[in-house]
Amino acid sequence: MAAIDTPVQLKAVAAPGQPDVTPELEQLYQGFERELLVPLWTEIGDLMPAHPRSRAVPHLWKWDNLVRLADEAGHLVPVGRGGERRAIALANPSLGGRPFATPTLWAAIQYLMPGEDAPEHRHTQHAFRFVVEGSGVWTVVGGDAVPMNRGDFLPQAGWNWHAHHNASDRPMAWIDGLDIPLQYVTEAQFFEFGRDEISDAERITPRYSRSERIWGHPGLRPVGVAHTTPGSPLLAYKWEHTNRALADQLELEKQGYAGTVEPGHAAVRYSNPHDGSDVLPTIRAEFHRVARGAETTPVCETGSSVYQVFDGSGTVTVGEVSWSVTRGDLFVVPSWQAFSVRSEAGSSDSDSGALDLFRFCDAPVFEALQLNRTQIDK
Ligand code: 1HN
Repeated sequence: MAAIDTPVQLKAVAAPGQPDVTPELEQLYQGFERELLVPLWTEIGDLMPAHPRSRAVPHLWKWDNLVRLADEAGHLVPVGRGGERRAIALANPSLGGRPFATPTLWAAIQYLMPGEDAPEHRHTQHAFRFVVEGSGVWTVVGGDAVPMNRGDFLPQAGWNWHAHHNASDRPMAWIDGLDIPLQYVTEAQFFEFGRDEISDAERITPRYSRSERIWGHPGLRPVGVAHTTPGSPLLAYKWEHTNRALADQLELEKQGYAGTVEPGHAAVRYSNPHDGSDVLPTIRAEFHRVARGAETTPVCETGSSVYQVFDGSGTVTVGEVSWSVTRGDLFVVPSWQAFSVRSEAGSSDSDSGALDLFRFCDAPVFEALQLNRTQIDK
């Protein structure tokens, strides 16, 4: 009779901290295998490492390659019901070929051809869009048409109906970030199809969405407007505000006022205007500007991040690896790997002369679980 494979496979090995390998021990391990049991003493080093050892590795994706392949997909792969989105995800090379940029985060380039619609649906996964180039697409979230332009950040918490439309005569690309890998392990996901067509009333391209007109005025919370759903009620954070905030920080620093993270390094966190919290329950988003010639201090943090170079060029170091980066490039910083950047003049000189980085990470989850830790890497 053929042996039946059990999923548990234990091998008695001679090693420090392990029992002597004897025929009796081997028999004991076979009993464990048969009964689907695993002793702690063979696993503890992996289950309880002294410090985080991420399964993900640092990796860089060049924007030029992503856009070229997305454009090819635009000519070959229609968008419609079933596939839902022409979104092409970053697969971390050490996460088994799954579409996971990190163990918790999904990141993809999405591409819509002129006049195309991506159909309406909703899901429990929390999502956002960030636009590194182009314009002309708007996303309809719960019937509110939100224009998308370079530098805009659009959070969209789970269970909101949403569809996209390219109203321009050019293809448009942007990035999507979602907490798909995290929700995958929770086994608590839901998904529903919406209407097959959005209404003509929603086929408009306003300069500002309704959500921006209610929630998008700095420091002014509307009185009498309830906000009870998760995540930010503000559906777009426009580039003009982000850019001005960062420019002001660096300019004031030059004049001797405090207000930056560290010399030459300004940053802002996108926040919920209702209560100041993160824009999404599971995802934090930030924008960092590193003045030309400035360098950031290497930092280790629990949790993982994905960055996109919005503008400028420089050198990024993650753990043991360094890359030269330019506009649009995306890279991953796994948990507890030292991260730093240096801003350098390069081929794609930015509007501000600085290295501009969009960042998203899973910090809200780690903070909620009190697993957040930061260490300056000396
Ligand atoms: C989704 O709905 C979008 O709405 C983007 O643009 C990426 C990846 C997986 C599942 C749903 C979008 C997605 C997604």
